Amino acid sequence: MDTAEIDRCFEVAVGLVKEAGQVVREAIKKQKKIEMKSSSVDLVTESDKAVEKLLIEGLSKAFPSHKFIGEESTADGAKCELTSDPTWIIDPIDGTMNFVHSLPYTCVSVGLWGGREALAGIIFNPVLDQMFTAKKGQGAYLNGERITVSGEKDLSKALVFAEMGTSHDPEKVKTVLANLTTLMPRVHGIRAMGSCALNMVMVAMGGADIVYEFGIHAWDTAAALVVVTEAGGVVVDTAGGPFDLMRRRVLCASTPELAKEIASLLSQYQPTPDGDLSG
Ligand code: LIP
Repeated sequence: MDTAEIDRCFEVAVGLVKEAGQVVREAIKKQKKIEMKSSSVDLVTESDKAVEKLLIEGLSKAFPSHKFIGEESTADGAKCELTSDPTWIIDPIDGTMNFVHSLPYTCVSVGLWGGREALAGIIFNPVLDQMFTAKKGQGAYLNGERITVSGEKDLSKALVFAEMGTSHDPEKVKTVLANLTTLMPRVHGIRAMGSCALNMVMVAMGGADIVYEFGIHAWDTAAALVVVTEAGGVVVDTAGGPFDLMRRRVLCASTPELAKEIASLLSQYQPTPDGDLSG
């Protein structure tokens, strides 16, 4: 896709994400209809489904040949397959557990990929009215103002966002707790806020220095990846190798030095991957 095409896609998507944000902003104040997915803490609400429908219908009307990977469509049996075709990767509500509890740390996340690389990302927290955007090669923005990572290199000064995730697999629980034990005495602070996409853009805006998580999905990272890298940050696999969108592991840091150090300290866990980077 050329720059003009990406720009047009971005403009259409921003308009739809704002509409989606209005749905979330209204719904977060109300009683939610909740269903369980992979576990009792992996949830979906009618708003997740409504927002995903709004985004996919709007984008497919504007771009009929484009493909989609959506969190809720995938849960309904759709394939999670990324080809080199233009593909929208959507998490209608990232931080569903927070949304269910009316905690305003939740967002709509829309990423545009093409040629198997991330081209644009939009992350919108409609409750706090924070829209993070980025297009490849054009910088990262929060509500239209340029953002950059903190540039922190010293682990002992780093604010780290970890997550518990939604799997209660004993090996996963053991790994999560082992990593907290390892990191607590070494870092400035540890937070677990409940939205991978928002955690990552916190690194992009300099509000956090490190994010790591095992068990996330492609839709949790697809948009935030562009925002972080355009803000000068690093996104790699939790063991320090190249990031793989389908591998369900992410380590994001304000500097390569921090990424390298954290990767060497983390106990590793490999969830079942989302799929292959095929096509
Ligand atoms: C959530 C992630 C969060 C993670 C949860 C869940 P959802 O996404 O963003 O970081 O810890 O396991 O995957 O389900 O709210 O879109």
